[in-house]
Amino acid sequence: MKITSAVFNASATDLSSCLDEALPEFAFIGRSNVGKSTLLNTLAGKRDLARVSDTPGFTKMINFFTINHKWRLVDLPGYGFAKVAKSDRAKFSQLIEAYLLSRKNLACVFVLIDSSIKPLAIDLDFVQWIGNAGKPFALVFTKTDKVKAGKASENIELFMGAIASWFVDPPEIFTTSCKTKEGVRELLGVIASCVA
Ligand SMILES: Nc1nc2c(ncn2[C@@H]2O[C@H](COP(=O)(O)OP(=O)(O)O)[C@@H](O)[C@H]2O)c(=O)[nH]1
Ligand SMILES: [Mg+2]
Repeated sequence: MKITSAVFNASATDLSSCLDEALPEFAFIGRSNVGKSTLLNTLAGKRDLARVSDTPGFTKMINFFTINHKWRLVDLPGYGFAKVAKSDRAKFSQLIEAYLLSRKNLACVFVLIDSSIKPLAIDLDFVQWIGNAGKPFALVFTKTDKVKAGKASENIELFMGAIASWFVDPPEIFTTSCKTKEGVRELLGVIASCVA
């Protein structure tokens, strides 16, 4: 799919300030620093579309981008701040939960996971949550350029092993690198087939 136009529309701090639900949306979620904004920019082919490296405040917002006038990329706030107590009902914000549970135009959630590290409880918990919520999602293992190929595969295998018992069919997985552009064509292919 060729990207001919990519436009930042709006930032929302609550559900009521989100855009209308007229276009299909593809949302990016994951821990802060996993590479959401960078991947969004890489897919859109525009380096400065979403702000890379979080700045406080900005991270608490949902950012909407319309691509080719037909569909949207949505940059969600990062989850998993160390300060949030484990006993909290959910380890991610009410805003993320509200968005994911209520948007009728949510075509797919891309859950980003850092392929260069071993599985983290916060990511496993989120995958279990979104699976239980019955939302369409795929796993995107990022930053494959950071470690040797064997190491990334090992981390991905560990992750898939840890979630295996929660799913009848394991979720679809992708591997990406914004340095080598690995996975870009595949992700755009998923989007293309959803919006076709
Ligand atoms: N080596 C490498 N670094 C990446 C990749 N994607 C993102 N980064 C870096 O990771 C940091 C966080 O990226 P960002 O997109 O702001 O993460 P976000 O907080 O999830 O939106 C930045 O320094 C990026 O340059 C990647 O594929 N490979
Ligand atoms: Mg970001």
